[in-house]
Parts: sequence; structure tokens; C-alpha cells
Amino acid sequence: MSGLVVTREGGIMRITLDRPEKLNAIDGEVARKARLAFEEAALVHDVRVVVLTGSGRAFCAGQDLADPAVAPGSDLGMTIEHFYNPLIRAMRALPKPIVARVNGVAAGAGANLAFAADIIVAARSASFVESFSRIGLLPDSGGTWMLPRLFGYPRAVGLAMLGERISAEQAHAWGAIWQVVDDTDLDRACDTLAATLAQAPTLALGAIKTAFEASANSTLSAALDFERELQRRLGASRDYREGVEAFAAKRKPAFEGR
Ligand code: LHQ
Repeated sequence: MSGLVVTREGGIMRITLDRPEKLNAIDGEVARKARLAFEEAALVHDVRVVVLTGSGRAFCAGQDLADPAVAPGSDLGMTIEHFYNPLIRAMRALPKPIVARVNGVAAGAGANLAFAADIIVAARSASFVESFSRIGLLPDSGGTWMLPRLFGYPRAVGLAMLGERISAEQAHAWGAIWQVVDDTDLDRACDTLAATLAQAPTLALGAIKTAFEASANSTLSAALDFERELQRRLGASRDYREGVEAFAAKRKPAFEGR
């Protein structure tokens, strides 16, 4: 697929933004294909983790600013409604873990795509920039929701208003990403992580994601109720049975994601 490469192997779906000459800037078509890939990941049992990354020196430079669809005066709301919002919704609704392998700069919607993943691993040379305010926009693709949660209000509003680029190390020091690794270790770190997640009890991981999402706007009491219902379902899963049996037998569990 032009602009996007999707592969599947060993329980892992890899989605690679692939327009390196434009730092993997995306347009509506690439966003649509990425959304379809996440929807496919939700439906296919054999996919137990998704790794999102970019080819070349960048992760993603956000919307392709040369795309006529976003020329000044055009209806940006339409582009967002048709392409970006469905993509972010598909990522957050996927009941399976998403690893962002941030191999280089992540700018604008590209940064917020990374932040919409569950586990963010960045190369030491990578960076994040909420570049929207530099061109007279506000952070979209979930940025206004995600940034205060990941960074806390003071840093989120600073990032959004100033549009300054921060290093992967800074993002890690601020607690917004899982891990920063040397560039040469990025593949090893992400492959290990993806392999671990691909053998994890997928239903439980999906429930964690669903419950965290729901808790963002709920009371503790409502979260307790929700946990009860999700745990009830997980208690009936094959993986719970396997987990308990493996624990008793002092062996490694072989989870199937069922
Ligand atoms: C690009 C881009 C790019 C095209 C680099 N487009 N060519 C959603 C939908 C609706 C409305 C609007 O908004 C959105 C969401 C958004 O994402 S809005 C925000 C869009 N993104 C940006 O504003 C980021 C623009 N890019 C940059 O600030 C820099 O390029 C970064 C910080 C990403 C990287 O800087 P450098 O490493 O110095 O690289 P560079 O600037 O030299 O870029 C390399 C090439 O990539 C260059 O092309 P050229 O032909 O001169 O080599 C750039 O024009 C091209 N490029 N981003 N978004």
C-alpha cells in the first residue's frame, strides 16, 4: 500500500508509515488505511499486538501540509472528521496493546498518533513537537485530551502553546513515555516488547485498556463496578484457567488470548 506498509507475523501486526521523503507526513488516504489496519487488528484473533512506526529518519511529521485538502480556507473539520478522528478512535477502541516505536521526530498529528498508543518506546535521537500552534492550529488527533493526561496541565499547555520540540529523554523524564533506548537498541527493545505482548493474556490486556479509558471520566465507585464486570468475564476465560494452573505447577503459562 502506498504510504503505509502493514505486515503480520507471529501475533504481531506492524504498521509502518512510509513516506520517508516527507518525514512520513500523512494525508487522509494514509490515515484511512491506518484506521483500516487497526480495525483489522481488532477482528483477527491471530493479531495480539500492533507496532506502529515510521520508515526512514522520522516517525511522522503529522498532516502533509502540501495536501490541497488542508489548504488554508478549506474545511479542516471535514478532514479531521473523516480521517483523523476515526483513526484515533480505532486505536483507542482496539482491545489489544499498541506499541509506538518512535524512531525519529514525531510532529503535530504524528506526535499525537504516538501518544494514542499504549506503550511508547522512543529512540534516544527521537523527539516530539506539538507543532500545531506554529501554524495557527490547536493540537488535534486527541492531543487536547491526551496531553494533559500524559504530561499534566502545566507541561501540556506549555508544549501546546509554545510548540517547542522536546527530546525523547525529556518526554521520558516527564513520565509521558515508557522507555527511551539507544538508537541501535530500538529494534531489539521493540521486538522483545512485542513478542512479550503477543504471548500475553490478550483479553486481560484489552480489559485493562478499556477500563483505563472508562475511568478517565468516571467516579471511583463506577470504576469499581466496571472492574467487577470485566473481572467476571476474565474469570471465565481460558487464559485465567491457564494462568492459575501454570502458577500452581510453577511453569510458564501458555496464553492463547482466549
Ligand atoms: C513535510 C512535513 C509536513 C509536508 C516535513 N508536510 N512536508 C490534521 C488535519 C487537518 C488539518 C491540519 O492538521 C492536522 C494535523 C497536523 O498534523 S497539523 C501539523 C502538521 N505538521 C507540522 O506542522 C510539522 C511540519 N514539519 C516540521 O515542523 C519539521 O519538518 C519537523 C520538526 C517535523 C522536522 O524538521 P527537520 O528535521 O528540520 O526536517 P525538515 O523540516 O527539513 O523536513 C524534511 C522534508 O520533509 C522537507 O521537505 P524538503 O523537500 O524541503 O526536503 C519538509 O518540507 C518535509 N516535511 N513535514 N507536515
